[in-house]
Amino acid sequence: MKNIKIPFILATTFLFLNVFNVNAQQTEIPKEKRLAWFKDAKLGIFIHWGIYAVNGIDESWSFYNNYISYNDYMKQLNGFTAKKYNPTSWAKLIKESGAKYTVITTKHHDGVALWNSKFGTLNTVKKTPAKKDLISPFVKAVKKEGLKLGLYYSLLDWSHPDYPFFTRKEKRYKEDTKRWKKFTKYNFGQLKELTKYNPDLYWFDGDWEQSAEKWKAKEIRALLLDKTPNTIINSRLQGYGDYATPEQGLPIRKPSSKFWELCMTMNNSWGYQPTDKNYKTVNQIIRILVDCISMGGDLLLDIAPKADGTIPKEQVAILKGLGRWTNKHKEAIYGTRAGIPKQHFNGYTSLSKDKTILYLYVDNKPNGPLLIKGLKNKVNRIWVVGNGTKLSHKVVGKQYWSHVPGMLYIDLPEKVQDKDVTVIAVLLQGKVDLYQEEIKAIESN
Ligand code: FHN
Repeated sequence: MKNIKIPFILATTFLFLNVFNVNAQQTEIPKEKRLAWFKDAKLGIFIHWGIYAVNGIDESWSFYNNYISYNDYMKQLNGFTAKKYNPTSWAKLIKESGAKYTVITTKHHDGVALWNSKFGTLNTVKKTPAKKDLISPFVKAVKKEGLKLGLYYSLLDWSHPDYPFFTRKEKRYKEDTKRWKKFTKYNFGQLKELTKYNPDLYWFDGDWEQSAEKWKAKEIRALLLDKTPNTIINSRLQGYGDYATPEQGLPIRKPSSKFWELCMTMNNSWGYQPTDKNYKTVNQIIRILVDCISMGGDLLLDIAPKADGTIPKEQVAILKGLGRWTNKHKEAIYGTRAGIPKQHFNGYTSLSKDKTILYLYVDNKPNGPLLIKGLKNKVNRIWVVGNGTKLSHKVVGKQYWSHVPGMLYIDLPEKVQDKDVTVIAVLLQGKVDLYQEEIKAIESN
């Protein structure tokens, strides 16, 4: 009797799994759980590194837009040496900036892979003097620094012989099921290779040229979440992503998506372009970061390494300047949530996760005390983040017989102000409670 026990158990388990389709791969880890680190991270560093750094021209677009011939663009392969590439120093600098994650281009639209892909031969190992996989050592360094890892992958590939588009003027074909199938197989093959790095985030790009069905976006999502179940996927997978990716334009109002990230260049170029000196100042970048924090989002700030693997000195200086401010104000950055409406405080704000601390970000020299209006909470304490100075404050205009809150004024002496953005913490009695009724005529005193 006992000899038939095990096959019976196996049979019933197999039956259960099939009948109820209890397939672990098909039940995603809830988005809230997978994106928890992303919601708290607030700052990431984007890295656009590729052969386009050799001539310092637009990444992929320079040949797509016929600024340069494809063949001349590809001659840059011969100059991509990575001879001073030091991923450990990159990871340490990224950490010093205060970033909690980083996203590197593994393959841009030009189809040049930065790892030793078995699909095709257009990669830095086989076709450039670098002669090495540049992704693996970066992954190792990033994980050693305790940063989250993002891999950028362009779905479109303007170099691939079976991809329909080539340049703005030339198409390889309009419809060809056989060639498209070959290209899809290539994409899936490379994506499966990338899962081996166990990235925390896949940053897709270039999804605009085909539909979700053509990309097999649903199957791509299933593959990635099967191989790396805790990972997250950006919005650029034709509707099968997890979070929104506004680009180069600081959102005017809070994005509708609960999870979002603004990706932005330091100057006007994604890749290394020495002629592009239009750098944003550290002060401007800090204020852009604060704006994103106040709206509950992340900032993914781009750097553009040179062909030899060194990071331009202007970009190193910006990352270090950013790090000064993020390190001083960490409690008012990581883990915060979107702030209160601007009608209550004429500036940027955020809230602690438990909503009992209101953070104020002051990016100017106030002419008098700061004003918060419509705050129903009692205030327990107010201090300057990063130096702990307690600030004097008082409520004026509160009528004892009225439920309308008074106006809270906070003194901010010049000597405690930060040279970029001063942050003030307001510890509330209980969770933030705002008065938003219309103020009416008074009928009794
Ligand atoms: O075409 C790309 C561009 O080169 C760059 O990589 C940016 C980064 O977000 N993404 C695409 C444009 O949206």
